[in-house]
Amino acid sequence: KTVRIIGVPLDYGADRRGVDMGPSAIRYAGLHEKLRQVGHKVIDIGNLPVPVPESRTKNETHLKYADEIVKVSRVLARAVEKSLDEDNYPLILGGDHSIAIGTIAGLLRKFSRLGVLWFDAHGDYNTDQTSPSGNVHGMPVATAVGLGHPALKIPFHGHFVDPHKIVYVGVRTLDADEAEALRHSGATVFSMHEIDRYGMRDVMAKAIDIVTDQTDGVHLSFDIDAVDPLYAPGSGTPYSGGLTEREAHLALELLAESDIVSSMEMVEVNPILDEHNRTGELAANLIASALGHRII
Ligand code: DIR
Ligand code: MN
Ligand code: MN
Ligand code: MN
Repeated sequence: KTVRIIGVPLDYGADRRGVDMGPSAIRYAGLHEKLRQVGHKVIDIGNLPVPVPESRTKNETHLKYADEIVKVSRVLARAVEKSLDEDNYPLILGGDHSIAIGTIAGLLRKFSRLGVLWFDAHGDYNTDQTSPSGNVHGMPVATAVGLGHPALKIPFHGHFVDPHKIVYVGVRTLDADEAEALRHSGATVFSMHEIDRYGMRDVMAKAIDIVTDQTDGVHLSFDIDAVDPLYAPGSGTPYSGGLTEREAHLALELLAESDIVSSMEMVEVNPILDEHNRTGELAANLIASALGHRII
């Protein structure tokens, strides 16, 4: 594959915390070399321009930084669309999870029936109506299926993901109204309970069935907080009881083997909270697994 790396140093989605340094941390961990070792060609377009939060004057509590997020999302959507036009595999490095709005909006311009695999401790299924925090990184999935505030939906041009084609892996904490909405959404949630109960191997087999059924592309969106904070301490919203490092690798190795994924994003790596870039290295290694790295 020709992997096209798009950095999005955006942390508007979760108040300023340091996830804007995520793309550097993952590159610094040797991402390019790891991907070349697997045999991929790597193009890195660098980071999209994202103004720093300190340069602005507004201070809303409701839909925080929505204007800025939408602006960056529209640029990202075009960058993703362009990668697909050139037959490249888009690999987006965040940034917080609000960047998925731009990524998915861009993917939908080429894949009208997109399947989505969402690895996360959280549901990211809040809207401005249900969100207790007002942070947009808790809203990208709801936005991608067409729910929530109209402003966030601008990049989608009216095309949304069918919730039945969304599969979550690793969920273990939801806000009350978010959980209620998700229950009726049609999305499949493999929470930590299902992973404990059936094992990652069976969970991924079911997940692959769902996201490949009547779809024309599969996007893998990986929030590093899906992994337990023991292995991924550098994340802004850590939550215990998560995936082990090996479970995460297994999931992505199984995806690589199935060869169904057409784009990937790695988000929420926060170098400020990290231990000597351990989480950045984990993120780079997980990306390599998803793209075919084998131990032998
Ligand atoms: C919470 C946290 N559900 C919110 N979400 C996070 O603010 O909506 N997602 N951290 O990754
Ligand atoms: Mn997330
Ligand atoms: Mn999360
Ligand atoms: Mn249904």
